[in-house]
Amino acid sequence: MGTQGNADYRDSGLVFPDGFIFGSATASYQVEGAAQEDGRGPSIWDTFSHTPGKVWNGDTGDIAADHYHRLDEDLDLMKSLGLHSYRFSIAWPRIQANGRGPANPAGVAFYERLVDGLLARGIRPIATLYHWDLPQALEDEGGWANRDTAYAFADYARIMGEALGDRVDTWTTLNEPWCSAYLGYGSGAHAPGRTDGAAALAAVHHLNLAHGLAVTALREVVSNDPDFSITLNLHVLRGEGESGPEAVRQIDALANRVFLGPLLDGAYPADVFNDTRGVTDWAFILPGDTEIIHQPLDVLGVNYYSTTLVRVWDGVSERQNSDGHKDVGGSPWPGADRIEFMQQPGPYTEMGWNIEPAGLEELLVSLHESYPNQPLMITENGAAFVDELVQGLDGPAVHDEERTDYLRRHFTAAHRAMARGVDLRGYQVWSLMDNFEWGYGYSKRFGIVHVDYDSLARTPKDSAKWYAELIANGVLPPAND
Ligand code: IFM
Repeated sequence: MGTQGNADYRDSGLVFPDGFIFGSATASYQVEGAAQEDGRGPSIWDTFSHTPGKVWNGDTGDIAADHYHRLDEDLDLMKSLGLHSYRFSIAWPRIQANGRGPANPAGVAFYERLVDGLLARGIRPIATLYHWDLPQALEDEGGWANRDTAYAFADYARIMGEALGDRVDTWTTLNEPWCSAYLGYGSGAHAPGRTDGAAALAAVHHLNLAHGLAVTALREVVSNDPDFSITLNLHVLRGEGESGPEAVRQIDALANRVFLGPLLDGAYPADVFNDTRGVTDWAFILPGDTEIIHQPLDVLGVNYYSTTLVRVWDGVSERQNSDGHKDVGGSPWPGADRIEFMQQPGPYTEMGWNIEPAGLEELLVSLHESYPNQPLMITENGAAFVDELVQGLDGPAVHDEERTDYLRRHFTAAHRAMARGVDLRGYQVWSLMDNFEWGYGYSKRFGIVHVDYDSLARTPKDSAKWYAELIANGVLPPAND
């Protein structure tokens, strides 16, 4: 595809438009801690992380970055970086300990304090209702494989809309339903750790349905004309060899179009039914469901980290399985047993994910081409690298050149996409601070702010300083090269 500027995406001096929303993101279970305080019930991630062998080193989110107790300090930190927005998620089990029933006032109060603290500092609240911490009680009734969970989610969305519907700028229903469904119910790498392809596909549909029901419920109760949104981790696919196009088609259906179709076109792609007919008959889609799911979106959230290379397995050579997700035995790809995920050329981040800023430009442009009237927001982009906290003359510091370079190259990609006509509203860097990286526990650091997990002290890394400069000037700064 044609691009202009440096081939390596290391541009500088690019000017972002006025109104472009520079922010940063976290998620409740990854940063809050306070797992048993103020009436919070257990989530599937509490159960999973406390199950031996599920998470690296036995790490849990019990304390995490202690954001719950350090809220004011963290709000001041956001202000000091000049963030325009903070994308956070609400822990459903803080609001409804068992996923049903009346709101827990202490849980609601925490998010009121968070939202009010953001507004007082001139920072837009971007609230995600679900970033994977399903109340365990709902999982005990079947979780996302159970249709009732979608209706419980809509009730919870209504509660939050009633509480914060005069103040939140953007409501995002779900973060990365691909992960909730396929890693949670297919591969078992994520909570609840199930390995059942049919349940994973049922979860896909019930998550889509939950989105539609929640947007409908929110619209009925909010009063400040917010944006409605969902965040997807769409896969940027490349095919290898002759079988590449067929492999891309299958994975595109399973990873991307199974969400984009009902959300934006009002229909599931027919090929996904055909490809997965050996797994499920999709009888869980009831008449009227796709109409419920198909809600106008003010902004589509896009999370991007790297690309995916696929081909159809020849059945002879050793099967490749480098899809970038923790391999725990089960498959996150129901019905796609013959697809191989190939190792890609580096460089790589500490997650082993290839660094490919062109993929972000490609993703944004292709979404724009398919949905020309759909505004987009990058709701996550960032990188894990090994960081070293050093003592400098001015105090502690982290010289994370690789992360700064990664961000610079991806902001370049975003800018190039905008120059090609993409309506990109903003960019939320993942993550504001180091946090619990799911199955990898605290072994991977994505933050632009370092967290010392003993003292819980925060130290802005060099990438945070670089980002603050970008935000202050609206111009992509050069890196130290
Ligand atoms: O940390 C996660 C986040 O919770 C969801 N998107 C990907 C990030 C990095 O793996």
